[in-house]
Amino acid sequence: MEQHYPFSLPPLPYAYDALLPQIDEKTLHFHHDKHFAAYVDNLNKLLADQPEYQSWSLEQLCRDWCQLPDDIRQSVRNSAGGVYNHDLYFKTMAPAPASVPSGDLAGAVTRDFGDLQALKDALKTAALGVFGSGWAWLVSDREGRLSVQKTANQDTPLPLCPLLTCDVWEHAYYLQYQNRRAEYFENWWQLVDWPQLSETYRLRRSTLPRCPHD
Ligand code: MN3
Repeated sequence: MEQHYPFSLPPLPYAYDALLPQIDEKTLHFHHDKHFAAYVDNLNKLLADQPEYQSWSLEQLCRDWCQLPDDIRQSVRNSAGGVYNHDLYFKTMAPAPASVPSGDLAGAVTRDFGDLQALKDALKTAALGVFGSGWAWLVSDREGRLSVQKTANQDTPLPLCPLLTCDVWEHAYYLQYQNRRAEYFENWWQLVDWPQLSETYRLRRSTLPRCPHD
């Protein structure tokens, strides 16, 4: 994804039938090609006549939306968040078989949650606890400590570093699972691309400035 305006829709990183049976083709088609695409289009429209914000990165738009002018602040917050969140959501799934964290991330999961099952339980509680539309997250702080967060609407957990997110807007699962959000979560969990997340976590740790107490 480009770093700033104009943003474009990243292609789905796998075939539309690659996540079967956990997520079906129809859901992926509507979710990626319609919902995600609409957030990209709306964000570009909002910034089209705002040259002073066209150099802002997607992360900056999501993190510093409160600095934007009144007339576009909330719309940019929603649209930029929609782009950021969906980009991470689609990028961090991979066709089953299920994988597990490795390296530094495996150690951090053990340190901060006890084990992977405890992380899953915390994330599931967050996903089921989102009232209305929103997201459940696994995030890292600057020191690499992991936590689970939830956000409403298209808000992001930035400036915390998002590693993984589960979209619990109904459009993410309703076509296939109807109202069964818990069943959707269990199936989504099988698709988490832990090898990729482990590498993301390792790289981020190695590029962050060291803290005095490290
Ligand atoms: Mn969605």
